[in-house]
Amino acid sequence: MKTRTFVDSAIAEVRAGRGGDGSGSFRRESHVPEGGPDGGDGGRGGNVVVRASTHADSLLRVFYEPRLFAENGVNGTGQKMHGRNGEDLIVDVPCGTEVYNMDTEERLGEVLEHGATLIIAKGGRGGWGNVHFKSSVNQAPEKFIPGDEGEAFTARFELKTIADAGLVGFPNAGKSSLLAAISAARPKIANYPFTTLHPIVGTVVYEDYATLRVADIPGIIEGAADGVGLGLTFLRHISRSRMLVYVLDMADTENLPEHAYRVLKAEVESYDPALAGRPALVIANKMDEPTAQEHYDTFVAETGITPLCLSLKDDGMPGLEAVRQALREVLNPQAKGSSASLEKSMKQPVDHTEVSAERFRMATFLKP
Ligand SMILES: Nc1nc2c(ncn2[C@@H]2O[C@H](COP(=O)(O)OP(=O)(O)OP(=O)(O)O)[C@@H](O)[C@H]2O)c(=O)[nH]1
Ligand SMILES: [Mg+2]
Repeated sequence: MKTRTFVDSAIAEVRAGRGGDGSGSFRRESHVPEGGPDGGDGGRGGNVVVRASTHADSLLRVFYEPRLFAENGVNGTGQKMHGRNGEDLIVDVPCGTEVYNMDTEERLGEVLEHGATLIIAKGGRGGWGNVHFKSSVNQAPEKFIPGDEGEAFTARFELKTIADAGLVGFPNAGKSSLLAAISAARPKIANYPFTTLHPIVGTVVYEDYATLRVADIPGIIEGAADGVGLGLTFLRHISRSRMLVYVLDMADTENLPEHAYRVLKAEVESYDPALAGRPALVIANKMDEPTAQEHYDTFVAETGITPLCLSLKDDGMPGLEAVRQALREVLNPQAKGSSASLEKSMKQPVDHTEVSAERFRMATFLKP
């Protein structure tokens, strides 16, 4: 069997618990003739609840266990005993998961911050026992109400990774190298295309403990919109990002940087025009290579964009600090008092507000 370690969409059968039936019992005790109705109500069926968790980093669990059934409510019994409510089924999913009802194509909602919950299927109500039906004209009702069915449907789960900035680039441009250099994330880095096969998020921490999350996704190539390479589906993971970071390989002699940049922009645009319009930082990577400077000069002349120069090969990694500060300047993360609040902040929701026009202008190295 092929095993998978990362799943960003999954389909599951969802069924909330059925309500317990009401009881039609009569009180039967010695010395109490004609005891009357004493049937209790049934318990409520359990809900199916989706909960965001920083401990889940993919939809693997839903993928392998696609039957999400909550517990049924327990039937009511005599002596006016209310049946126990069914337990909710809690499904932990990564922060940024959206849920759809596939039967109606309705979007049920999303869970973003750690601990956020969303009831996707409501349990059925418990039925009434016969005690409710006793009246002056009917002292011995046999009537009781069965529990309602819980909601049931086929659900689709989709993960849209939550990050402040998303790295976009051709395969082998150095996106994962950049993420590894600015965060504690350890993505695989190698000198061949499509090293990265699924999105990875790293957290950049500044001296004052302000933090930013950056997502590294698989490389994009020409035709990705039509499914070439790994396609564009991974752009979904940066669709929530407030800014894009184009990483260009300045040493590539076959796929020149200005061509690479145009292709990337076009592919992003064809995926989502709004995404292409977000603030973007352009990075000229591999500036340590011999051909890089010449390519850089041509790039500036042809596009009018002045990318930030970077080299991740040298020990000092020249340009890296400027990249860190550029991200900060645009995204303006909140400073945190101490390292203690840092852990807490990792669990806080990512700021989804758009970068203001003012900050956009301030960052002169940016081109829309
Ligand atoms: N000379 C030089 N090589 C670099 C630099 N940055 C990255 N590399 C090398 O380029 C290769 C590709 O780097 P990755 O970080 O895996 O590239 P990627 O963009 O994540 O590639 P995919 O995951 O395949 O899309 C590796 O061999 C890196 O060591 C740099 O600044 N200079
Ligand atoms: Mg990579």
